[in-house]
Amino acid sequence: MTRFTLDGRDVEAAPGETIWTVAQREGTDIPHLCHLPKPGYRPDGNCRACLVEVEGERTLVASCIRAPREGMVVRSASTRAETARRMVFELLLADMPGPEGRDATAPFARWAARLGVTRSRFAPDARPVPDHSHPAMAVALDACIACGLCERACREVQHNDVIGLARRGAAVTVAFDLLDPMGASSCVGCGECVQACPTGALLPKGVLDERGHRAAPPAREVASVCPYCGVGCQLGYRVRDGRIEEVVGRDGPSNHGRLCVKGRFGFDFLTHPDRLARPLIRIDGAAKDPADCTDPSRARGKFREASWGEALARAGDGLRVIRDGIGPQALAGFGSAKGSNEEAYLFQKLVRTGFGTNNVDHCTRLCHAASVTALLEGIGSGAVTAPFTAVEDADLIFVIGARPTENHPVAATFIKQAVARGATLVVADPRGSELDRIATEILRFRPGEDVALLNAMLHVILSENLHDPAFVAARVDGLDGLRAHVAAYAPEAVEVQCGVPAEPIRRVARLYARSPAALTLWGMGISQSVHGTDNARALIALSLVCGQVGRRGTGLHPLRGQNNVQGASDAGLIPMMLPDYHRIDDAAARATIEALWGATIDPKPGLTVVEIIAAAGRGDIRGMYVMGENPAMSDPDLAHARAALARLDHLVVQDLFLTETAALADVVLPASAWPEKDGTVTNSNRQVQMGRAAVAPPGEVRQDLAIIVAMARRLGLDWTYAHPREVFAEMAQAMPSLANITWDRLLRENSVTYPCAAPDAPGEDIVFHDHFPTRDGRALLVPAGPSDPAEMPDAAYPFVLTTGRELEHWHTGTMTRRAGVLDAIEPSATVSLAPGDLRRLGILPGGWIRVTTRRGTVQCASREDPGLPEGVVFLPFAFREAAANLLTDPRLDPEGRIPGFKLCAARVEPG
Ligand SMILES: Nc1nc2c(c(=O)[nH]1)N[C@H]1C(S)=C(S)[C@@H](COP(=O)(O)OP(=O)(O)OC[C@H]3O[C@@H](n4cnc5c(=O)[nH]c(N)nc54)[C@H](O)[C@@H]3O)O[C@H]1N2
Ligand SMILES: Nc1nc2c(c(=O)[nH]1)N[C@H]1C(S)=C(S)[C@@H](COP(=O)(O)OP(=O)(O)OC[C@H]3O[C@@H](n4cnc5c(=O)[nH]c(N)nc54)[C@H](O)[C@@H]3O)O[C@H]1N2
Ligand SMILES: [Mo]
Repeated sequence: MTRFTLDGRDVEAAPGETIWTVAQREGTDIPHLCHLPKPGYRPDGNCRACLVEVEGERTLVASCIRAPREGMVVRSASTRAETARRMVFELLLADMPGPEGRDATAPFARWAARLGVTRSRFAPDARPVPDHSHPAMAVALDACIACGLCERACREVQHNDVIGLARRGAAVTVAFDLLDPMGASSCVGCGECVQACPTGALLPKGVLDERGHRAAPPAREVASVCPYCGVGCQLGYRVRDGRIEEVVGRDGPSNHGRLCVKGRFGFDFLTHPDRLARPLIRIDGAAKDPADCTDPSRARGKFREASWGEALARAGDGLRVIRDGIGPQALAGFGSAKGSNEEAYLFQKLVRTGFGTNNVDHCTRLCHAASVTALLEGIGSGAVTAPFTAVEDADLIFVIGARPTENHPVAATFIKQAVARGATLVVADPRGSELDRIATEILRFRPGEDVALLNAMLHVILSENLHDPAFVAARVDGLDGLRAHVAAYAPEAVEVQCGVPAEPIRRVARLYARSPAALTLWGMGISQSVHGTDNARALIALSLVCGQVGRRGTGLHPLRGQNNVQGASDAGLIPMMLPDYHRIDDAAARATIEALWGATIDPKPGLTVVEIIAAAGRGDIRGMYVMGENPAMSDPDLAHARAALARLDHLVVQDLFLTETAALADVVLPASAWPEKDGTVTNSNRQVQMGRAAVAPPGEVRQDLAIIVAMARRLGLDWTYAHPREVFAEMAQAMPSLANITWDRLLRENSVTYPCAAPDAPGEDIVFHDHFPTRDGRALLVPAGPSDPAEMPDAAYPFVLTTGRELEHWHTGTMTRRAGVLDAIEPSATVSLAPGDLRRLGILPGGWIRVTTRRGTVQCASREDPGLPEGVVFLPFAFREAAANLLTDPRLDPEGRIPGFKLCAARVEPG
């Protein structure tokens, strides 16, 4: 501790604290512009707004960067300091637009007013022209004071490296890339700069009035969580007149105030004219035509609006008739990973006790099902062993089959910061990505060859004795079997198969094994494969043999996809598992839940997503309830999936829009979106977080929770849940994982990690320090592969088609294609090809391409992607006009029951 005097008082500074921080803590406000006291922002001391006087020093000092010395005497409010600060503001004000055009809400204006600086005696410089080229943000550099905060926001916080300060001296200016208009630059639209700008030179367009001025921010800011991905960024909705006007990042454990383009600018889908406002019932005799899925608005005329009473009666009774007439196994439900934990819990309870079947699943099946299968088998738990923020403590970060800069952009900022700090980054992926720029090692291997690659790494580690024998002896079984299995996988033996030479495989294996702390992050490239479980097994084995789990900076982290896929899975939205992953065929576990529910549960595991669709196609499943999923876009082999959905006797869809799935429904129930409801969600880091309603749903839209309860009552259950907190309380009884986490605690703290040892203890970030949650506490190494390969290219279909996502769009596009900014950035489908392939096809980027597989054909514009290897084409699955899943192969991984979305054989032609 350093003792010094501040304005006549004795104060103490902890190591690392500056004069400014201590003053702030002591309740003394010192003006600041270029300094943003938020995580990730380094003080820079360039704007001079925070000058203070230090006894014995000739010049005033910038308090935001000056560390106090023992015995120092600081005066923050001396006449000299205050005069100097006023002069700083007056000089800066000279170049600003008049009060008319200034952002009166920005820190600059607020400080200037407090200091009484309203006019400047200095002459202004030339006025830069405003730049409105970006769909989401307005740049008015006349208000810029060149404080550099936006540059630090872009380069040091989000690590996007777009903004710089160009030119020198008085001419210094903020530049996007090489002085490009913001909209033409490589800006990814995260809005961090806008959030940081202290003057209003950078503003979200959404807050500007017709004259381009910003009104005073709305008084109401509602603290909640982002509805998009599993990162679970905490955010604040600023609400005016019942509308979300602006979204700001809040300091949550997984985002530290950061957001991405979707979380900041992707909310106007809530008020899009397509939003369903009243229940719809299919008009008698109006045929269900799978062709309606190509443009659901065509199906609108086949529905009539109905009252809630009629719609619920129709929806519930249709299911009841099937249950009572044909039997419970003819029914199935798809719950949602986009809703709350409470909704997911009630949904599975409804299917299990109201329908009487375990045919309940959700998008986790298309997502990390293979990872979870392998994790449960290997270490007894399907959740992450460490949060992705643990990359801060890692020496080596291994990212395989994931594209975090696009799909988990805020998690990516932590990776990028860790690399800037000195961590080694290894990226293994068939397709190049943004992260490659900062990677130490890149293994760009052939699609589908994960098992060969990872087994080769295991081969190197075990044959060179680089594993951690003490860890294995104490905590892991199966080493001998694994050693024997990988003996055949010398890198030299599989290098052709992998498409990566032996040497880098050996190098990466050694790096990983020798690293004092290595953390593995993986995504869909591992799991969405017909041998996804084997892929994950090999990855888990790698971590276990090297002891890279259970310690600081180590761990296994499958990056979870949907905002609540972790929570929905925990809550039991899985056909073979009850809440907390108790197997449905475990009689004791079933008895516990049966006692809690006062109901009996079918002991037979239910069917999974793709199996349910297949059963519907055969006529074995006759009725379905689909809430917050869009299988008519997200399932593989859509021609079959859509035909199967159309064949159902009764389909109830509960969604925000008339989706491709809803186009085949008998009853469509209009539901609340995330910013319209209260509820909890669980992110990739096992953080249970509180979501709060910010706006009212439109029209007659009802809360999802209330709709599920009403459906349950139509099916004969006497449910009375009136508020999510009642559901949470019951859930906590069914789920020991929620011990010490209560609704009230979440209201207070916003986020609590499970497992959590006491009502006042923080949860455990890193788990399995000394044992795994298996029967004997030991982990199991399971040898992987060789398994049946996916549909590989051949003479007729010589390309590999891989599918996935883009930064701006969410899955099947229902929300993001109706969000103005996101739609403006990525308005239409494109298929990406390697430059060489485009050339060979004789097509310029943008030219039309036809992609055909054994399932179907789509056509769309082409895009050049130098990151793609030749022979591989990439199609996102967000666009109905070129629906990727018309092409994909429905074959499943035998254990995870997940389809191989990442790989099938395709023909690619100009078209
Ligand atoms: N912008 C945006 N973000 C999202 C989503 C979204 O729709 N849009 N969806 C969310 C959801 S639910 C999920 S699950 C996550 C998914 O996030 P990611 O896991 O990052 O998903 P993908 O981009 O589908 O695929 C990941 C990577 O797998 C690679 N890959 C392809 N084939 C193979 C292979 O054979 N082996 C290996 N190892 N890699 C391969 C691809 O090149 C790609 O880089 O994103 C979440 N975040
Ligand atoms: N080809 C290909 N296919 C894939 C993948 C791939 O990589 N390639 N990835 C797979 C993966 S990982 C996933 S997770 C799935 C995702 O598949 P889906 O879950 O089917 O996709 P979404 O578009 O997220 O569908 C969510 C639906 O919920 C609605 N919705 C949103 N919020 C709410 C709410 O609060 N209440 C209600 N009632 N409805 C709401 C939306 O409008 C939308 O219709 O797709 C899978 N399909
Ligand atoms: Mo997912």
